[in-house]
Amino acid sequence: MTASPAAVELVEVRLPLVRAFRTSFGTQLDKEAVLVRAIGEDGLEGWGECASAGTPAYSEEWNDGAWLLLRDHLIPAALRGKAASVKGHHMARTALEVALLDLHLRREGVSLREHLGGVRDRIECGVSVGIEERTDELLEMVARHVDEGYRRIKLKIEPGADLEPTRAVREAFPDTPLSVDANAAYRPEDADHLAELDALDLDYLEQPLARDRLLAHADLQRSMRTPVCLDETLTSPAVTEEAVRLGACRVVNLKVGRVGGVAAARRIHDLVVEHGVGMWCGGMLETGVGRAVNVALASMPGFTMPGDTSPSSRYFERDITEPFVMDADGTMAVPDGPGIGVTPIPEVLAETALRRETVRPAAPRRGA
Ligand code: OSB
Ligand code: MG
Repeated sequence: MTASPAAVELVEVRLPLVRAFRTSFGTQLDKEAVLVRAIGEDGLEGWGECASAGTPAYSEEWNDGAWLLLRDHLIPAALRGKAASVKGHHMARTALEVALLDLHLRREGVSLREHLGGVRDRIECGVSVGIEERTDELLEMVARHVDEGYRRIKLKIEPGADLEPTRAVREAFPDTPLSVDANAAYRPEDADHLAELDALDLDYLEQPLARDRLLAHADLQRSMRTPVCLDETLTSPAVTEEAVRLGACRVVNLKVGRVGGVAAARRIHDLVVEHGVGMWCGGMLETGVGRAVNVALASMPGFTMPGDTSPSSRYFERDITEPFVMDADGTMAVPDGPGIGVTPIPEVLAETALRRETVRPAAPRRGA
């Protein structure tokens, strides 16, 4: 697709989150991200972001692991014009794939949205709200988000913090599109408890059970009216097709990093459309670099529901790129510049960087 880059730089950044983000798998105070900068012979650059966090709590990937895999395997292969033979590590692979794609598209003067066949120049924003200790504070936050114009509110839930807060939000906001995300915190035996959510008119219940429980999700879906949405489970086009055909989900959360890249995401998009299943674009609290990819993806026709594609201000005081801004109608513009359409601001990068390392082609061996 593209000539190999002259060098690739890794940059790890840390940005404080405007509010601690608690899920059933832990609490995040900062966003730490590994960014990949592909540098062309011509001086053009392409950027990608690894969706992993500092710890492997959401999936097996984490930033230190991604850094080593990129530095020692993925990037050296790319510098030789090859793809490394690597299993898994979808988020790390996506970061490099996107950086190379961004470089290529910038050379061609083509936006990622055009490349993907996006049909919208604005996308609908939802917001994912973390677990709060106090329901009155949760209600205050939701009220603020509804006022800001978000088209859908998603509440993080876990056993012990599920029916009561969700019911309170539904009672205070009877007409707001609402969903919940359990991040795999429940067991199949909790089916009767989860079915009580059916009274709350939710758009979906996201990832109630463990990642590898395809059949158990299908059983659960048959036992409740609320659509089940899968996130963690859907790591490839193949497993997505199996989940949809089994009835394990009626809604798909698509995250480009989780599925291993833009090419895999396109295949999933097409098969989800073919099966007539609802879909929205997930998020991993990305900086502007990763956000640009999500927003371009969400402009494709198969994204039928508002995603976890929130404006930069939902996460950061100052994003590393020009901020993504949401209008009062709850929509956000899709970048239309070449490639992903945004670039890190050098000063912000310098201030937020924890470490940087440039990988160059190995000197040819003597006699080679
Ligand atoms: O399950 O969707 C998730 C953030 C980190 C890890 C997993 C998830 C999330 C979110 C936040 O819900 C979505 C966002 O605003 O980026
Ligand atoms: Mg989720």
